Amino acid sequence: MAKIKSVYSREILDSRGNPTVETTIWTDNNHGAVSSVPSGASTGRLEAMELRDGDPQRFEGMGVLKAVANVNQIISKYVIGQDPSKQNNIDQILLNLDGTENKSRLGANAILSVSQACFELGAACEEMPTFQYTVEKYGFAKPTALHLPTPIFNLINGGKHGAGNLDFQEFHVIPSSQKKFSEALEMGSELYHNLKNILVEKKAIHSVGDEGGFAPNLFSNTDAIELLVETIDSSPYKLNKDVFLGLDVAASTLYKNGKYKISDVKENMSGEQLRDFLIDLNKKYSLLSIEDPFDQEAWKDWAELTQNIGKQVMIVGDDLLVTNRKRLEEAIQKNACNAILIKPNQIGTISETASVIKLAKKNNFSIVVSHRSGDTDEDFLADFAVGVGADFVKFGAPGRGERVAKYNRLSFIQEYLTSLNG
Ligand code: 2PG
Ligand code: MG
Repeated sequence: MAKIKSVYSREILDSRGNPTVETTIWTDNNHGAVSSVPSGASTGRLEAMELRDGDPQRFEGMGVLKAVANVNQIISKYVIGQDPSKQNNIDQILLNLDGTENKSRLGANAILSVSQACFELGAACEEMPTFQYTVEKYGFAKPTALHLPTPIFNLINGGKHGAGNLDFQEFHVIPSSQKKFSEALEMGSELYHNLKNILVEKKAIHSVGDEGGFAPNLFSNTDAIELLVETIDSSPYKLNKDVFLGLDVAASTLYKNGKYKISDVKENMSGEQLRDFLIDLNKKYSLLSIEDPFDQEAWKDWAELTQNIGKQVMIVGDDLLVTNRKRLEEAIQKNACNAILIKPNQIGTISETASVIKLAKKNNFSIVVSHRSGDTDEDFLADFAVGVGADFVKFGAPGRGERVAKYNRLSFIQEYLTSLNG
């Protein structure tokens, strides 16, 4: 049995240039793993807490030296000597040490960096790719090269991620799940470039947003959807056959004093009005998925939309569910949505994340494993998504290092599985 010999954490920068935590762990038989954690901009109210220093003299208060010290001075003492393959034990040690509901004592960034590095170390000790280790560990179905998660490409960035004036946070193109991953990736890249050409032609600004999608100035969210339709029409692919459209409304960020404000509609909208607006959008474009259509506490609106269009459309809970078992249980009981976004850093340990996925699968929820808008070149999530048999992955645009690190790892896994199975 291998034992953890050393744990070392440090402050690195994420894709937005903000500090984040990276942890390296070694065993006594010289296996090592390095893992870093991402950070969101449109965070759910009930997410586990990311510990920031708040020292205005460093990184405008965004430093993570406290979280790093919590790993190096507190967590390491309890984790050294543990067997890295005992993930539940390690995560339980982390939970006990923290002792709070939202991981605010040690910080979810500190905790996840250790939990994730241990998980990768467990795989390294077994000399297995992490995706295969995930299957062995949690008993999810074995992946095949033909059934990898379908990528959701975020081609237009608005809301808190954009530099333009769009209210909705993300405008997605989603290749058909019938396509092999390599074909899907090629489609994503070609559409990304087509869209750029169209934006240049229209003289719309084409700076990119936090997730690598374009961040144009347009009149309305519907205009952004129309641009994606035009992009697909000018490609060899057929809309709603080869490729579909999706949205992350991130509606909690649009919600003020009980109303939603979006540029498509003059007056501020109630939940019912936004619901009707989304139902109409869906009639027109046959969306494949709508994420966070309403505020994170508007359970009734969620349930009504799901009842209305949930048979055809994935209604994805992100800020609503925050990868949290209790929130998922509530959503199941209220029939609030039919798909869950999985972000390990919303909850803070790998064991808790896996248990949320199991419950979601048991209740026939679609599983979407997701990056964060501030991310690193970490590719762990690609393996994890394959290992848990996720239906989709949302890793941003097919551009920028921290996004393509994950897509490229999926390509590798596809090739690896193909070479095993012929
Ligand atoms: C989202 C995410 C990732 P953030 O809302 O789905 O795309 O954004 O990481 O800012 O919460
Ligand atoms: Mg979201």
